[in-house]
Amino acid sequence: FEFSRAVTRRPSASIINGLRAEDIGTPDLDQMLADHAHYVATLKETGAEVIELPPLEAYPDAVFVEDTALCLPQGAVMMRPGAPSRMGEVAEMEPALRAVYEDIRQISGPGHIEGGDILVTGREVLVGRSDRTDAAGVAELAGILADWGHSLREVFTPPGVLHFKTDCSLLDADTILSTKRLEASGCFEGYNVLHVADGEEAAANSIRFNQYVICPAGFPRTAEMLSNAGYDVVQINNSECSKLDGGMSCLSLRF
Ligand code: CIR
Repeated sequence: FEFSRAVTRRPSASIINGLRAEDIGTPDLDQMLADHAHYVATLKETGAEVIELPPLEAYPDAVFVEDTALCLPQGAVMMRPGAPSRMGEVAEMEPALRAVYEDIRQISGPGHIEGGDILVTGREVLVGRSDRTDAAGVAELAGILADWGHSLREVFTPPGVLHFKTDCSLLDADTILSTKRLEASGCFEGYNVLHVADGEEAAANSIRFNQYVICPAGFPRTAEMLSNAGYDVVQINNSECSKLDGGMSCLSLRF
């Protein structure tokens, strides 16, 4: 959770065509740009360098950069999204990572894996199988991570939940913020787990970034619980990204 860099990408006007499980309204670009600017400013406030990439009209979901790569101290792994409309985002991200990493690996397929399904903790890399991440994608990543000395554990994203990290986030090396439904699967045995408040499941897609826990706004009981636990909480409006099943983790690559 200590990072010196992040990569973000500004939302494009084509965001209105972004993927969503359920249509709950069209995202408003101006509001999303304002929220995105608040997000980037918060990352920068911690002293980190933020590499801000330009909008990509051809890829409506490209603002959700997290899904395109896994960034670790040893190198970066370019993902292979399970959503066909998002495949091209990976090549658009690669030059930015080549500028900072010497070792870049690729998930070459036939499997699929998206960064939103990967949680790196202080002791292992957890990867949730989902509609976007399949067994072959997980196996290919496991091979790459073995080269770098990381152990990967395959777990399962609950049905109806887009990504593993839709329902959890890392608060510190051994502490995880999770929905009750995800923890019930037993995937966090041995960790300290804090639960989001009932009815505030969307607050689980938060991030610990240096001194801050950055949470979506509108989940007061979870924010209070985190503050009481000693975390420095920053709340950012997420009304527009949430229409596209996106949250705080999706909006950056952090390393
Ligand atoms: C998608 O369905 O792919 C986007 N609309 C949302 C991606 C959210 N990404 C993430 O949770 N890492």
